[in-house]
Amino acid sequence: MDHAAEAQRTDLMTITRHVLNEQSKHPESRGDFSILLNHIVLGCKFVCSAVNKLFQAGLAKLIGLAGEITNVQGEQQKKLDVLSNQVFVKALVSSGRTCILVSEEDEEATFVEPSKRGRYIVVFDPLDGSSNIDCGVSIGTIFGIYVVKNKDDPTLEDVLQPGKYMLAAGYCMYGSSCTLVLSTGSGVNGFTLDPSLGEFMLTHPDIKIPKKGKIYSVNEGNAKNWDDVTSKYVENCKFPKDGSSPKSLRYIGSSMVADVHRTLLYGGIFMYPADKKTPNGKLRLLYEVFPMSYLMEQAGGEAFTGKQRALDLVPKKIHERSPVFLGSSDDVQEIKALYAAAAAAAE
Ligand code: AHM
Ligand code: MG
Repeated sequence: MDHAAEAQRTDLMTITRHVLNEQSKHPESRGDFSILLNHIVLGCKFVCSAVNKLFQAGLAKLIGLAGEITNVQGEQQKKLDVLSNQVFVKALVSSGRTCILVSEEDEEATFVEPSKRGRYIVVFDPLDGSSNIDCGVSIGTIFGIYVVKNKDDPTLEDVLQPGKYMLAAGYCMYGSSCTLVLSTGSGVNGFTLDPSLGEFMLTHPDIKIPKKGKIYSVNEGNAKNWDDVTSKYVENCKFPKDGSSPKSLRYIGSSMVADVHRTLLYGGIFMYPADKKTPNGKLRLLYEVFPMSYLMEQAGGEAFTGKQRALDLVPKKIHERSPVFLGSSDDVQEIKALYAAAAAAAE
């Protein structure tokens, strides 16, 4: 092993060190963000360990539905959703660095009591794709972070900000490995949990999404309800008119984290469009669409709603949904152009 490789192997770049290095570029930084992130990482480690126990020990059958509990969207929750949510809420509150929390699992936003209040707002989906637990498919946690305007008087308005004002966003994927992908506004980095050290190590520095990809990812079962533009775009993926090869279809489905992770690394497009049944699509703006769109843009990709840049949307409600097309810039540009042409033809 040469000196450079040896130096890299022994220079253990954990997520904590990485974030501290990044924060040290801001002289005004007081270490609050690093503390907050440590608490998010703790939540991710807990969920990872719980998910692994289920995956590995074949104990999934012991995780039945959580009695009468349904989440705010009226869907049945698995026990692990409830547990994960509780772990994240407690970790975030006890960090002393948060003032408002919005979780997919809680109908109302949580306002942290004044004695434990900090200046960060965290929006999160503690366990996205939990319907996949029983079959061992990768699932994940998604989060976004904003700063409150006035720590002494946090209001819901502070949460209803466009995604472009996020300070950081990320996801943690619980699969064959546990991978945390994070952006604090200057690129995207991926960290893999080393179970022997209990630390997330930098394994994917400065992730850039390919400019164009060979994969499209969508629930084609909804095709009969799509608008003409989505139908035309998917038709072009299968029967390209420019002589290029057709794209491959990959859709894990109820695990956005896994579909987005593959899109980020391999390129292509992931979409959850509006359709006649669900005019706003399915995915939640604050803690699904915004964080993933933020990561895509930070990695050199794009995210579009069918009408505008996803990160420009101003949420009106905390659990609002939005259609989204995100991924490689050339691929997103293609569907943007189709929407623009359809709008021009309709005038
Ligand atoms: P959930 O938040 O209820 O788990 O649902 C969100 C998931 C996303 O992870 C995924 O992209 C999408 O739902 C898949 O939906 P569908 O099953 O309609 O294709
Ligand atoms: Mg979800």
